[in-house]
Amino acid sequence: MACTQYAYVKSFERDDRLLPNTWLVVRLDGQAFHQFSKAHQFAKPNDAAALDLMNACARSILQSYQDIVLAYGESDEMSFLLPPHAQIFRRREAKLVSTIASQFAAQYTFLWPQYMPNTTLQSPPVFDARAVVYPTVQNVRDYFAWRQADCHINNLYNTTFWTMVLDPKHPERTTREVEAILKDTNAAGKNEILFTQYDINYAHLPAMFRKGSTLFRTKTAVTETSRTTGEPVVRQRDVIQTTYDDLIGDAFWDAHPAILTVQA
Ligand code: DGT
Ligand code: MG
Ligand code: MG
Ligand code: MG
Ligand code: MG
Repeated sequence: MACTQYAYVKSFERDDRLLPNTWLVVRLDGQAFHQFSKAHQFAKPNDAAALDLMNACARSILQSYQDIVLAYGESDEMSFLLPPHAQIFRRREAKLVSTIASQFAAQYTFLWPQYMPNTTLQSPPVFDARAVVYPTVQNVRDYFAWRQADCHINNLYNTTFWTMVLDPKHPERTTREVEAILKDTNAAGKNEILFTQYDINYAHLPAMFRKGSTLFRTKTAVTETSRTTGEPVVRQRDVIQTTYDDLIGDAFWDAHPAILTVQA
């Protein structure tokens, strides 16, 4: 860089490296998706294609950055987990959050026609991003439990709400009336309404809606053609999986111990 009389301005920049040896979570959230989902006529309460599009964007981020070990998405948000040894962008916060958010938004736009072939994109999607450092594995587990509990609570509410609002037996019913009915119900009450009045067993609804989506790498045996011999060879490759598993209990983490393993 040319050392001019102007170069001193560089010294005004802030050192924003995130604390070393800590877990990093970067969470993106769609800006004004209440409006965006309406403008693009997303299915209520869940638009499977829109959620698949979010997951495709997350996959592209995982493909680009080996340091990211897991992504978890629900609604218009996506969280990315990086381990304590991650040195991506020298852990500079602004570089990390701005790059991931802009790549995600660009992918969302780029992949839109593939996932929403019958809907014209009306406005550019925008995502905010924040980075949070977590010192312990328990904090990380609790972070994902928090997001998945949020997914569950919102989905149970929204499923009951829209089922009642769109009920053909009650065409006169307003959203305000349904809000008033649901105000005094707990989770069991909403399950009960769905089951007894609509024959809907909440537990049988798609797991992507109830649990959110989790993407991570697994070592998988892949048959490839050897470049030297031309023979088929079996190699262990990282393959990105998308699952809709429970993240609150131990089973998922016990089944995939590499995700929370810290490299020395
Ligand atoms: P923000 O994040 O403060 O800029 O504001 P919003 O409007 O993005 O609010 P947020 O992120 O708290 O809530 C997400 C909104 O996106 C919420 O109004 C529901 C909507 N949304 C997300 N996924 C779907 C979907 O699959 N179908 C429908 N119909 N709406 C969805
Ligand atoms: Mg918000
Ligand atoms: Mg939002
Ligand atoms: Mg949101
Ligand atoms: Mg540059």
